[in-house]
Amino acid sequence: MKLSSEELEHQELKPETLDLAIQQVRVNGYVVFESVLDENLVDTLRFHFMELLNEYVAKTDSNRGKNRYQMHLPFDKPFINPQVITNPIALSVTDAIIGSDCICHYLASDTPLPKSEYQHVHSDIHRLFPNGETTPPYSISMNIPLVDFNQENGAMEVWPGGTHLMPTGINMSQLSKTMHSELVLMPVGSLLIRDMRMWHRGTPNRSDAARPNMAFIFSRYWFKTSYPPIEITQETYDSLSDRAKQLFRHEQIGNGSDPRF
Ligand SMILES: O=C(O)CCC(=O)C(=O)O
Repeated sequence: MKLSSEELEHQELKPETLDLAIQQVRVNGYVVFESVLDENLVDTLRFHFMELLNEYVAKTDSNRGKNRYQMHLPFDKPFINPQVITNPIALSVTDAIIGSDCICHYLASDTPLPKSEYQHVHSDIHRLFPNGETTPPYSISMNIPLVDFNQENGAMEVWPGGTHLMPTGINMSQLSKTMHSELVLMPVGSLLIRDMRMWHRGTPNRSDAARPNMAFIFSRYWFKTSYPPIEITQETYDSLSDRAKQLFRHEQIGNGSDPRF
């Protein structure tokens, strides 16, 4: 979605835009808001991100397929800029879909490097019930591209229009070949909001540079996953806005015990 200059300036969606965005996530499984973040902020994010990524790649094997890296990010500046962790546009959508008492429990990234390959089609989260009966949404991810995602550099491929509502026990790799998919092409600093259940995969990066991307997960407050908690120092937590404190309240704050146990 391209937002109006007024919406971008005030970082607030008009009621009809918000309504359409919510319907896109509920029905299609995802929505993109193009070029929401300030360019200087994104430049700073990318600079710090690439420093961390280069260090990480030097000492770690690829962990998401050939030349493809998942990397957690430190809960620290510049990644915890309020425009990023409490973006009002993103939160207006997540609040409507999974409740304003939702939590954010993942601050990480997925980066295909040159010569990465197709991933298997997958969904990022388990279903709540063993037979995968359809439920309302309970977990939403937000991706922030730190460069333009284009045909060359391994844009994410998604299967919209209902795969987030599919039951379990379906042969995803076979069925997906017969279904409509699309590449999520988006400019740097956009917000991709998607239902974590939606089928998707990483595609080959045929360019000569990394395709960095920040990834967040927002869930209903009672949802448990096996992701490690985000470590937040007490000082940093105390410096957060009330909304950010509320979002990250279930993480590992200060010297407290692991909140999952
Ligand atoms: O960022 C991407 O291209 C998708 C990565 C992905 O789905 C994963 O690593 O699980």
